Amino acid sequence: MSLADFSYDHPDRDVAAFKRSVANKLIYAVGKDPVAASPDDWLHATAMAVRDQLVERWMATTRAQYAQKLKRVYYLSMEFLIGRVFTNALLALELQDTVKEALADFGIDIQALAEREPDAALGNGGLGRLAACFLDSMATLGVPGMGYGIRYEYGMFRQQIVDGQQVETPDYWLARGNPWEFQRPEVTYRVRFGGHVQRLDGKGASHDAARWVDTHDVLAMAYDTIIPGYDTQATQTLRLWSARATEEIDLSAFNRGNYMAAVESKNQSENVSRVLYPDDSTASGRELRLHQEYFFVSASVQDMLHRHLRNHTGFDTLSKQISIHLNDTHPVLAIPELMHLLIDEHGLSWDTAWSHTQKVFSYTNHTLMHEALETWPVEVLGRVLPRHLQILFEINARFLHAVAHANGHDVELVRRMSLIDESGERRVRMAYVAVLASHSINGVSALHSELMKQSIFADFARLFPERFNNKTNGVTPRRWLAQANPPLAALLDARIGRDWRRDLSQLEALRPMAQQPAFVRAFRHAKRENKLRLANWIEQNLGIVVDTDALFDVQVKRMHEYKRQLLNVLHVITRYQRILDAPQAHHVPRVVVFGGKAASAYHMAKLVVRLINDVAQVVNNDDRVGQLLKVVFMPNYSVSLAEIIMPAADLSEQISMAGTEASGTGNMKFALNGALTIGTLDGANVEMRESVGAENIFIFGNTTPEVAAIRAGGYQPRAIYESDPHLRGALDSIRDGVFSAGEPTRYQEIYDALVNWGDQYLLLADYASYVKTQDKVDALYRHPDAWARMAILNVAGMGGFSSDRTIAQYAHEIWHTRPVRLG
Ligand code: NBG
Repeated sequence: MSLADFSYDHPDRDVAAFKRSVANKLIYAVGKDPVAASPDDWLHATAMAVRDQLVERWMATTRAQYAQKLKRVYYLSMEFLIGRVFTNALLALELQDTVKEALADFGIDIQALAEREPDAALGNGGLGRLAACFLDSMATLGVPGMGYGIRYEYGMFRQQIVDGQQVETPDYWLARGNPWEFQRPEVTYRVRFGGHVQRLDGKGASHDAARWVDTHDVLAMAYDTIIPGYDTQATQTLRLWSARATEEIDLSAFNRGNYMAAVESKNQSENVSRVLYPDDSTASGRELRLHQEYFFVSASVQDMLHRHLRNHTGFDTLSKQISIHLNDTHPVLAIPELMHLLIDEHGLSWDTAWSHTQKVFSYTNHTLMHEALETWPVEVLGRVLPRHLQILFEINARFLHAVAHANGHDVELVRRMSLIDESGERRVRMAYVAVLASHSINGVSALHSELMKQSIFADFARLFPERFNNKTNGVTPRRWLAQANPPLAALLDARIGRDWRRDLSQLEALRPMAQQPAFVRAFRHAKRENKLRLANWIEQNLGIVVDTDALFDVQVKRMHEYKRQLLNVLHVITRYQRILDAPQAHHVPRVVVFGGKAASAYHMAKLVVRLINDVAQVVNNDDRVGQLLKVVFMPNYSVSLAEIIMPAADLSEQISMAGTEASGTGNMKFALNGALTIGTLDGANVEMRESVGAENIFIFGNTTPEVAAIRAGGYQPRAIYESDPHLRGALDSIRDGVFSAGEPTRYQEIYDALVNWGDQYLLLADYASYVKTQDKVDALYRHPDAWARMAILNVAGMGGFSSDRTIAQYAHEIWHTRPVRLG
């Protein structure tokens, strides 16, 4: 039998054939009689029928990659925040109509079925969602390679709001099985922990080699998911590792006749891939987390080398064949792991191994926030990964030697640049390891990439200026416009054709249409439909009735002090007090929507969640306010909720303190869906302002240099508080229990943090400017056509913020690879 015996079907749009395929899957794969099948059985069967059509493309892609000898990109990420797969797969295959009709014939509503699918929430927030957008773009552009991560059994926790407070419940997303993944028991690697290191002293092939012995091992088993490209045969692979106990573990305990202990230790080792750490933009620093990081990079690097050796003898051309990208520092242990494998397992010398290593790695930094920069105690690393610590020490020694030599033995410089922070408990600075071992280091917006060079990596940027570059983030227009916003997508298709899905710069063509009344009307109509959808969701799920003519003002993102949800709350309270003070005045009605999870151990963020819910309680039930102001906290913010929220927003809140939000990607999704932005000059807001025009965005607040100046000059938040009666009114009401009548002191801490304890993120310094800018927003909203024209110009200006553009830049400028060609 030859390959030619297999023919590839193209997406089968024949409804009858698709129905047969679903019926087959239901009976023979799910094992259910159609008369007894539950909705989940149908979802499973339909998903498998759709997946069949992806498999053919997947195999064709993989074969073409091998045949064309393309350089592969391995994207290592602790997080992939994918969301739902089903609707996205239908979109990629343009199968929506076929499947809808087929299911309708079975008496099944496609939308209700799609909503049963749990989100694949293997990520916290922006970083994980960016990785998911990148996979989508890599597939669509045909970038050869693979995403590698962890198959967490429990994804991002589910957030419930109980009595106004966040309660976390586990997200066992695999409970009903996952029809999209292929388990690969034959792709299993041994990952070692603990033990100790024996020097070989020349007995091995390389005198640099060592033997790592007496380890506790865990197996990593692969699960593959196909990521379809849009309007192409090309696909990507997401390979996630799941921990399995080794057989020895079971055996040794069995020999002692202790069955329960055997099972116990089996559970222990399988804990490695059990749960996603729910921390966003903060480092968790727990030992299990270190195990997770090493677990997935070790399996991934072993897998890459295995694949390489299947096609090449030796490693001479390694850096021409593979590129390994580090999505933040979480996968940095891949660096000593590659060194370890090349030297200890494959007999390369230190210098050869290091030269390969420096050529294959590239690194993206996603935050400058001190608390998010990963460091691991030397003591812990030495215990968990003794060989890797040795390698890190050796890298450091050689590097510092060179630095000292070239800089007149500047001790202070050497101390600053050391991979080991010696200021307290000795810790390894993972970001420095990444910078030293990578040929490319990028930030995620122009501002962030600049600040990165001036702050955390200043010394390295002086030493290796050519390594530093910027790659401004982007979002996939498939999920975030085509899929999330059918009314606007249909309007675009009718006016500018369908190509924007693959070439978002086509949105430019909308610019002149902002002046066409018919287009403005149609645009407003689309927004209205989206607002209705959200209003229905809010009424059905939260019992709050909102007016769809009101301005929908939205802030959804992780709860974090630097993102300043609290500044938004201060404005809401100011509005509330204004309405009470002048009930007859002509107020612009607003629905202020919040959503976002707080890390479970982040006290202040949780307190802000509670405050928002308490403010909502009071405002929404105050008859004097009526529809002039509603406050809505959307529980369990997630990818699938975002798909409902983004298209419905009029106003997008991007109000972090300047210099703290590396890029933001929600800002892009909102503007792409026709929301206007109120924001600081932070992250990618800066570039969005350039693209949409300064006159079409509401910018307020202190800039990054101004923030620095305020801090340097001895910031006095109390003085601002005392001199601004509106601000004082809002803060006093929080302090005095206006929103927590049953417990008046509940928010004393928030008041203190801002007024008495230094207001770390300068909320008070930006308050007046924020409120004034919000008034300008109101003024424009009184002119619906003018508002819509501006919104259209925002959509028109967002062409550059596609993740296709970002990935094309990574591919050309960092990875140096070519796209796969498919016949
Ligand atoms: C986040 C930043 C965001 C940025 C995303 C994606 C981390 C560590 N960083 O501003 O806070 O948009 O990364 O780059 O989660």
